[in-house]
Amino acid sequence: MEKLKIAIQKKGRLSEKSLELFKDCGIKFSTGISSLKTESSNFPVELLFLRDDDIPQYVEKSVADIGILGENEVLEKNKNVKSIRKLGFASCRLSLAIPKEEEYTGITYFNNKKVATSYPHILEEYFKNNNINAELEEIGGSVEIAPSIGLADGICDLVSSGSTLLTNGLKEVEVVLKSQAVMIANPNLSEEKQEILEKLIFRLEAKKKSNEHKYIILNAPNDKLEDIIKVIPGMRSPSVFPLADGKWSSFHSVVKEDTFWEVIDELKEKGAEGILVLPIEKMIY
Ligand code: PRT
Ligand code: ZN
Repeated sequence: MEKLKIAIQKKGRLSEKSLELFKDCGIKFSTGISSLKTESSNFPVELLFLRDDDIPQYVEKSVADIGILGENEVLEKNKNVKSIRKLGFASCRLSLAIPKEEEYTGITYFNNKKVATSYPHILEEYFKNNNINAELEEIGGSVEIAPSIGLADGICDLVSSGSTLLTNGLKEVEVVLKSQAVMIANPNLSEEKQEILEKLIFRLEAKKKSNEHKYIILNAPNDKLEDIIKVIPGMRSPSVFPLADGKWSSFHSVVKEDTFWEVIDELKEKGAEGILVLPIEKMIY
């Protein structure tokens, strides 16, 4: 049987979360990231541990079938790969920053300026779209020190908390791109591999839905039954169990995390008591 080969970052910000995704899906691996690759003992996948910069190329060339990396890297490398889904971690932005004492006059500030970056393709495209004529200085790392050593007037680099910019006397002036971890795939997977991928995505989806929902249990008088069902419709409809006190029932249902507090307020208003809210491990429907 074929195995789906998955490239993940060997060592860095994405490694731990990438491995966690498989753990959440019940996929087990015998060895850790100390090796070059490892096979799962209970699912037809193999993990390859690579530098994130190399993942788009490996996926394009079918050395790996799918990969997990930042959108920033996928766009910069611009290889023939398909983005399948966003994974909701490693969120950051690719931003332009300049020395904090400089007066920023808008994007035209960058005309005839020199900007250091590890993302020359994305930045070139961005400047082109904004009719800016700037010079790019491509460097591999420690981009934030470029202005202070006189290599460039500004930088374009990834930012999450903003503290790196701050400690280097820089201020963020434009967001070029918002990024998070994504799953990419080779566009020509065999049918068998496509099937494995779909199974994997099904499991990821179940985990994601479970994170977005809460299990809710509450007690309410029977005459409030209809009102309460309107507030917590559940996956099909809520389960209702009679309590020993015949005039009351216990309701079990699921609520979405994003509307959670409004729902709770409404339930209390409708007469609900003893509300319990529990995390959901997996959700399949
Ligand atoms: O060795 P390899 O090439 O595999 O790793 P790498 O050094 O290229 O990548 P790594 O592990 O640093 O980052 C991997 C991915 O994580 C990136 O491609 C992004 O998609 C994502 N990510 C999320 C980040 C950040 N947040 C981030 N803050 N990548 C880098 N940073 C750096 C940034 O370059 C800057 O130096 O963190 C600093 C800024 O952070 P703040 O919090 O001070 O703003
Ligand atoms: Zn890298």
